[in-house]
Amino acid sequence: MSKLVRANTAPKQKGGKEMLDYSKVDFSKILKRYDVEAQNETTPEAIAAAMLPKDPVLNKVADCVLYMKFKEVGPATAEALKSKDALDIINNGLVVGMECVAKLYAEHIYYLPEIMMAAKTMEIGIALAEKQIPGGRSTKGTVVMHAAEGDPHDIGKNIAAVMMRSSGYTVIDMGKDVAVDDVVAKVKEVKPFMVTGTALMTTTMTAFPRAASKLVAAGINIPFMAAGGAVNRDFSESFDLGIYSEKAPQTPPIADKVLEGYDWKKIRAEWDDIVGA
Ligand code: B12
Repeated sequence: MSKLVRANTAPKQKGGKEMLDYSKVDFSKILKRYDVEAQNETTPEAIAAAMLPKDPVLNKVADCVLYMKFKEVGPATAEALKSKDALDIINNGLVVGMECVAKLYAEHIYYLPEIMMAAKTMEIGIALAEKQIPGGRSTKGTVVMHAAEGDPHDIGKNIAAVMMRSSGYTVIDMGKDVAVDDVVAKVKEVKPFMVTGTALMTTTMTAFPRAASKLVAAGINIPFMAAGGAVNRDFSESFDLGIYSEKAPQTPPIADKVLEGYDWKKIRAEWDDIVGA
């Protein structure tokens, strides 16, 4: 640390006493913001260089999501569709851009507004690309997705829905804060092979066992995937039908197994292998 200087040049106070001369003090060595220093170690540019696709066409699409260029993502996706497969653009362009955003969020470089704007930007691109997916959304099977009764958090659910659509599933997205009885009624109506719920609040996660027990009472035996930050595997497997998914990208591989004939008990038993845990 620099020493304070009591030099002849130091200004004198009234009464002849010397004042401390701060002019030669290097304050950066005294006052240190460790949090800011940590933030400065990583930049969006560094994460982009490490994570964004090298292919220039996909890179441009992912870049739009990373930097929330919602006016440019449409034209960039349309341009990419001239030379690339729609699923390639979604999975290796738009979603990769969102993965960079998630990384920046985890590093405390991006915050909630950026997450929401980037998600909207990604959705614009996906909506455009999805129109080009052969066979539309009904190629594999139908899943009902929702955020729990009382829960307004739907970003993770939206990402999982995108993963499911881009893997060829039809998604009935019931939105957020969906009443338990509405979920049960929708399942009876559309007869999906699986239902998913998202809860980010400990006060809302109890909606899942309530919904699942109503399904069981109605003789419906499909897996009920309980996901979102509020739940863990123990909770999700604590009631009949319940299975867990920690991350949105784990949804399609689990769904593929359900279509192969795995019931909720077999999914639980082989969960680690299925998601590559
Ligand atoms: C964004 C946000 C909001 C937004 C939600 C916007 C939206 N459309 O979703 C708004 C501003 C509305 C909001 C409101 C509130 N929020 Co809030 N919010 C958050 C925040 C900051 C980020 C959540 C998020 O979207 N993360 C990004 C996504 C990508 O992550 P994710 O959802 O976890 O998803 C990942 C996994 O969980 C999983 N996943 C999630 N869903 C699904 C679904 C499937 C099928 C699968 C497979 C996987 C999956 O996959 C994703 C990764 O791949 C969290 C803090 C946090 N650290 O989580 C608080 C947080 C969830 N909120 C919280 C609270 C308390 C509230 C409020 C009650 C605050 C208040 N007092 O008013 C209100 C709700 C009021 C109400 N009842 O209406 C608390 C919940 C605490 C608790 N344990 O109960 C949190 C944890 C903040 C905190 N630390 O206190 N919030």
